Amino acid sequence: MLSEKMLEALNKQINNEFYSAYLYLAMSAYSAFIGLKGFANWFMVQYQEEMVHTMKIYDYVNDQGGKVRLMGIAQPPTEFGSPLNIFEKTLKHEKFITKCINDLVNLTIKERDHATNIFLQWFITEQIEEEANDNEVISKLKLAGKESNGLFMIDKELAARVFTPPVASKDGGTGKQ
Ligand code: OFO
Repeated sequence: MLSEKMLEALNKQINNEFYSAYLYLAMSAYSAFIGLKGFANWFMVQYQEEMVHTMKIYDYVNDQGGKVRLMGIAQPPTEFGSPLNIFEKTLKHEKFITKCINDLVNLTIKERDHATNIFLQWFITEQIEEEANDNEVISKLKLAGKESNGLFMIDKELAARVFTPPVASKDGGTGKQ
């Protein structure tokens, strides 16, 4: 059973995760447009992962007998600047999401909602990984500097990223484990 406050906060986070997916889809489109196919692939995988995050919370709210309330998704930007800028913007957004998750966990403590607290542990770990991935690419891009060979190599590396669907479960693999 979710409190009104908890339900509202989780519905807001569903919207944040939808926006993350939308943002990364926009970054994928932008990367393809400027000729960075590996970047486009990386962000397409990121988009798919964000949809998994969205559905994890969606399923959780349903399972707890709460009412999912879908809200409008804000329009993401269409221009993201240099390859380094794209990843700096990604890291900035992920830091925002980390703060949202931390705020949600703080609310579970206030509301004494142990179930939601346990549910959110997965997201805490996930955010550590997301920020680490972004920092890694940012470091490589800084090392490569203006060297086109370096950028070519990074693009090739990002092209290898593959989306791994969540383990199939009764939800048909929408993200709930
Ligand atoms: Fe990128 O972790 Fe969800 O939003």
